[in-house]
Amino acid sequence: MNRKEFIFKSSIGSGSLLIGTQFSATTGKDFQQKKTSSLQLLSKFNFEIDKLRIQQLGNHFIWGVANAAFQVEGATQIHNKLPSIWDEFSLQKGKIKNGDTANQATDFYHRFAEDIRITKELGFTHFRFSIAWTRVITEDLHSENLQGIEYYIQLLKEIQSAGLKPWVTLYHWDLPALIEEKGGWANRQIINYFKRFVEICADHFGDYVDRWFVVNEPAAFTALGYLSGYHAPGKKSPFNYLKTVHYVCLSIAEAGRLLRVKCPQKKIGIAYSYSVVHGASPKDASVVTRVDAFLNRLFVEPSIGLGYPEKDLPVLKRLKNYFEPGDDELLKFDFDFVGVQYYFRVVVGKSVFIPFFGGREIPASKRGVSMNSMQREIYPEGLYDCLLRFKNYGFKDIVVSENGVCYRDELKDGEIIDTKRIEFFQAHIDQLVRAKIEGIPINGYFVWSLTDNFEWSEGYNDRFGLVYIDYPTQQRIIKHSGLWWQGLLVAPSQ
Ligand code: GCO
Repeated sequence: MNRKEFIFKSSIGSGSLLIGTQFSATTGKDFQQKKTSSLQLLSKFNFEIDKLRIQQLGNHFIWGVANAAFQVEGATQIHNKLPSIWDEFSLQKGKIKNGDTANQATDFYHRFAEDIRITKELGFTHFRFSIAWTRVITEDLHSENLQGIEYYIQLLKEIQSAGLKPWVTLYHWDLPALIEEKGGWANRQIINYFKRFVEICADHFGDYVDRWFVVNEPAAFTALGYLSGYHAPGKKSPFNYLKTVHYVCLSIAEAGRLLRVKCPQKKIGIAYSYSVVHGASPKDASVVTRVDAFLNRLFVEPSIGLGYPEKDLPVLKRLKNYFEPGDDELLKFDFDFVGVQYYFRVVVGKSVFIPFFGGREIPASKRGVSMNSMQREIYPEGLYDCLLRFKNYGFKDIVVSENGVCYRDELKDGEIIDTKRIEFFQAHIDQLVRAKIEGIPINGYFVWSLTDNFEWSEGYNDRFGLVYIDYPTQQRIIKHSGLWWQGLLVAPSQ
């Protein structure tokens, strides 16, 4: 996610390659010719070394791709789908770059079979996606919308019949607008609304789903949605923000308990964001501590019984105002596994002007470091720090549920030569190996994302996919990075 605006807008309160037949299925007419040029370009990568590298992760290591409903589905007004906060936010002028909307997105709603086929061809075995709350309930916020439910059953069946495992995120940020009208995540009633959504999903999809993630990146959607207002629903109230923190934490644990009863055989997890935080100089250590508590610890620690990190970020003491008797216990839930999502490092320095944190971010653009197209630093070592942190918390089963990089990829002669993205993956896989060798229980890695998609307030400029989307035609074109993964995961060793 783009956490560019996250902290500080928030804090002021407001070898030779055997691609073989797999390749031909999705690359169209000029296949022979393109294959040759792609092979030449890709041959500069030494697949034997890459393969040896991933072998160190073990034969059972999970390789997958991820996406999220609102970012890909499109079809926002079909089959009685309700509007979500993101549908409404996108209609407001100036909220999304270039006035983009997700009305069509990548049309995954209609084209999922093609995307699943590509996933399979690239050699991935797991497919992570999210369920839109707005498709599976009706306006009374309780009854089931059978048409929306049927869509997800078809999707799950397609994933399974391709031999892939579906890992499903229940909440990836698209709250029904009708619930936001009642206060959204800042209204304690949200716990019951969320439980009803989870119940519908467990009842209808439980047999198909391999693993559950109850929510995606709680630290991000609360701060961006209710504190900085940079994301939907665009609210900027520190008090409401604190309420959302507590009610989201309670909703997470309640959802976990409900799933454990409803789907006792299935593993239940959550996807947390993590950004390694460093100080510009040793004097900045206290700022690092506060920002780290806000970005990385706030939602993890109550769940594992440590409570909110209020010693290190004193403003969090105000969370007690929203406690009811028994909440200390209700916050806890023992997840079967944890998903961690790592994109970039944050560097901070002291600043007396920023309340609560006493520091500000020093942008990557001022530090002369390598960056993605959203001007975020590329810092692979941070992935290792993240994994170590979660091991130290005591998690026994860790997966990277998202990692990837955006660039403004351009289609030239039918190809996208995204060598920098390949290098990004190599460097991050190195950190997985480093973690594995040191005994960190890292068991899987999901690329964000299979295809380019709607990057929230950033619209469509920044592309994260292994597969390029030509938006006017919705044509899918596998980028070199996609071919690189295919070479790594599918081609036999020499
Ligand atoms: C997030 C979300 C994804 C983003 C991805 C790239 O972390 O923000 O899980 O929806 O698109 O992270 O920014």
